[in-house]
Amino acid sequence: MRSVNEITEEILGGQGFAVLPGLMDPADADAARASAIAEASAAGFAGNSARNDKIKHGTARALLHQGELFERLVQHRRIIQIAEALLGDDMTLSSYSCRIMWPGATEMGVHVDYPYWAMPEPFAIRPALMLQVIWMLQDFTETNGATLVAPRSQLLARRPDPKRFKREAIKLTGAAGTAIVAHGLLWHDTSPNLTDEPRVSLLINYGNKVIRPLDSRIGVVPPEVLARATPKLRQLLGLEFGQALGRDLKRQRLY
Ligand SMILES: O=C(O)CCC(=O)C(=O)O
Repeated sequence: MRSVNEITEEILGGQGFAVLPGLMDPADADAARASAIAEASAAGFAGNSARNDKIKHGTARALLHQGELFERLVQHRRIIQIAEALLGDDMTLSSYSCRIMWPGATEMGVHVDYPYWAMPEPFAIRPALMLQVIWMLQDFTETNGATLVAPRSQLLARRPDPKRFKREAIKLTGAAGTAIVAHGLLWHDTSPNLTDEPRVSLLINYGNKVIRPLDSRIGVVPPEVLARATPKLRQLLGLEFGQALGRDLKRQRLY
């Protein structure tokens, strides 16, 4: 097994991503997938844009309102170790959702992740501001919409060039329970889902604590979730921000 340091160096100065198989129990992957499909089916495409109607992508959000499974998955020990090595041990959760690519879904479009798409260039590779985790909730295959990435594109530290992406992108296939961990600057996309089954990913973005979360309601969770939240979940929800700033000030002997 690769060390956390090797993985973070791969993300920062190497390929820009790492594929980590076998990290999630297949039963958890199944249950998370079923929950996302049920939620998105109940909502239809409501809440999604017309564009999503056209490209047949759906999103399940508010996962921390959907039971303990999602509380557990967002705190996966190995992923947290990688996220903290990259973003600091006070990093927070920026967004948490499932992407459902219904049969016939097309590419979503090559992009870098938040906050980079919301910022002016030039971008800095170090320190990384965001780690994206793409969990495969069922096998990602050649034909069902697996994620495409352009290796080493984070090193360019700029917005994607679609033509170059087309030339350089590779498809990341793998078994259910595999995690892709990637620099937020890595150029990536989805591929078309040519099968008759939905392809579901669990998407987690962990960010440097000073970056405002993409999901402005990320810290709004049901009272029972708050009551049973571990210290790690409280940190992820941004509830320990004041203490983290206090530690920063102390380190710099500012008080
Ligand atoms: O689900 C995937 O394969 C990637 C989705 C993605 O990149 C996104 O939603 O930003």
